[in-house]
Parts: sequence; C-alpha cells; structure tokens
Amino acid sequence: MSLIDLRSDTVTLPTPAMREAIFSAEVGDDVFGEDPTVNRLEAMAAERTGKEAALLVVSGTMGNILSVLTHCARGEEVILGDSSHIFLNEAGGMSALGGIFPHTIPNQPDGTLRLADIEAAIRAENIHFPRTRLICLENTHNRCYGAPLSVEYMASVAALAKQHRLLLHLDGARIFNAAVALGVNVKKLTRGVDSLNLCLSKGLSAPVGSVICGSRDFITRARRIRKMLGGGMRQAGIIAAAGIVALESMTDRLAEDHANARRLAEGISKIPGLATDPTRVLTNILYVDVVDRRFTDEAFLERLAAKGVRVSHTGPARFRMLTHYGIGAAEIDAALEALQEVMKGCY
Ligand code: TLP
Repeated sequence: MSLIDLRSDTVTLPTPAMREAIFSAEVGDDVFGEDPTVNRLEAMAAERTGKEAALLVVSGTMGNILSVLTHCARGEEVILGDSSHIFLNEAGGMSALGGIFPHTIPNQPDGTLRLADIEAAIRAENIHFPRTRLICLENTHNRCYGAPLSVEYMASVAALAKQHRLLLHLDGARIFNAAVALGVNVKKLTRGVDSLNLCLSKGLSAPVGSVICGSRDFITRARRIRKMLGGGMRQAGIIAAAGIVALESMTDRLAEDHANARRLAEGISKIPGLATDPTRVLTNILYVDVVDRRFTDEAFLERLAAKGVRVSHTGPARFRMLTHYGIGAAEIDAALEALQEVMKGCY
C-alpha cells in the first residue's frame, strides 16, 4: 500500500533534477563566501524577490529568527499575529535568544492583521513601554487555511510601517504559493518589506533550506548572526543546487497543488461527519473538523493511517491536510475514499 502523506508539504522528496544537480554541484567553502552554487542561489533569490541580497539558511525557523534578531535589540517589541508560525511554532526564539518581546494581535480568518489593530499596538514614546521595532506578516498564512495576502494589503501594511518608522518582516515560507494563487509576480508581494524568509523545502520540494532576502546591509548583519547561531555551512552548494532547481522549475506547478487541495476540500465537504470550507481553500492547505464525536482524535488518525493516509493533528477534533508534489488527482481520490470508509465505520 502506498502512503498518501498529507501532513505537510515539508515531506516532499527531491525531484530527479534536484538529485542530479546535487550530484554535479560545484562547491567551495561558503563561510569564506566561496561556494559558487550558494552564491548563484542567493543572487537568484534576491533577483526573484526584488531585493539587493540574500542568504541561505538551514530552515524557515532560522530564517525568521535571524531576521528578527537582525532587526531588533533586546527589550524591543515585535507586532505579530496570534496565529502566526513565528509566535506559535518557533519555540519562542525571539524571547529566548534575543530578549525581544512579542506583542500579538488577532489574525483575521483571511490571515491579515487589521490595520487599526496594528496601529493601536504601536507603542508611544514612554519610559514604561518597550520600543516597537518590527511588524511581522505571514504569506501564505499557514493557520488561516493557507490564505494568500493580497498585493494591496501587503502595500498597506508597508505604508503603515513606514509612516511609523517601523520595519516589516515577511514570513514568506510559502510566498510562491501566494504569488501563484493571486496570479502576480512575487516581487509585487515583497516590494514594501524590509526582509523576507522563503522556504525551499516546502512546496518547492528541495530537501533542505530557506533563503532570507533584504538590503545588502541587512544581509551582512544577518550573516554574522547566522555564524553565531552555528548556521555557517561549508560546502553548502550541495543544498543550494537543489534550491536553484526549486526556484527555476518548481514554482509554476504549485497551481496543481492548489487545484488538488480544492478537489480534496470539495470531496471532504460531502462526507458526513467531516466539515471543511472549500471556499477558503485558495492554496495548498486545508483544515478539517471531525464533527462526529464518536471518534477520538487518536482513533481518527490511526484508522486513516491504517488505510495509508496521514494527516496532521492541529487541535481538538481538528486536522490539517496539505497537497504537494507527489500528490496528484489519483492520490486525492484515494484519500477521499479512505476518509469515506473511515467515517462510514461509525455510522
Ligand atoms: N511549518 C511546518 C510546521 O512547523 C507547522 C508545517 O508543516 O507547515 N513559517 C511557516 C509559515 C511555516 O509553515 C513553517 C513550517 C516555518 C516558517 C518554519 O520552517 P522550518 O520547518 O523550515 O523551520
């Protein structure tokens, strides 16, 4: 029985072209700046996102923490969404490593932060308060059904940040999903941000790595912090080679993942005992509630796994599914059949 793994798009395996590129990659010592393949990937990522420079890092988590540490000093404050990955899933890195204070405001169902909420969270100059330094956005928004944030919204937050002399960081782990879903060049989404993190090892299928992009000065300072955190890699061209293939050939195909996610959500919405909202599925992420409470969450996961389908558990009676490279229409239909059988078992 072949496994249909919908837990995340991080489970994607490198493509044959990536394996070949890894095999023949020209490499050097990247801590000395001498790995030609890393240099090529960084130049390519900077060009694609319209920034001056870029830096290869180990993971999305490292990309976000490096960006926050580069922008903020101890005691300064970051405004971010209460459902953001940085706040929920990155081990409190900004506080633990940087003495930086997270100020959360509600994420709206479409992944945005209300401009009025951001404005109200910005601190006045007063010795009692931490200094607000940074705003973080997430595009697409993982916890909000993979919602893509529009060009207009990104621009409005950038304008607000500028008006208040704040910096803006984008957790763009899935920024190419957003660009493809919205039908825009990625540069339009990144235009006003001071830094962004983009992940190579999610929907783009590279085995390892993220890239942060920003001004030359930002990247120079981030490079030092990357070294401090032990993230200076040597012949990292092995990793970058797959990243180049990811950027060159894996972005446009994300539309297939989006169509498959929609097909999955539409199918699930017709299965008694399960609830999801297909109209919210604009990229590759959906959430499913098991409304039939005769199942414990563990039983649901186990029964599905016994039928070869894996999903992730994100809260009481709530599960997440992602589509990705390696999951085609046939796998979606097989997953729907498995879900139907599991749910029938309790009727
Ligand atoms: N997300 C993972 C899990 O950690 C939840 C996933 O399976 O979706 N930003 C966003 C928006 C992310 O979704 C993730 C990973 C990261 C950052 C961190 O990337 P990594 O896992 O490379 O550190």
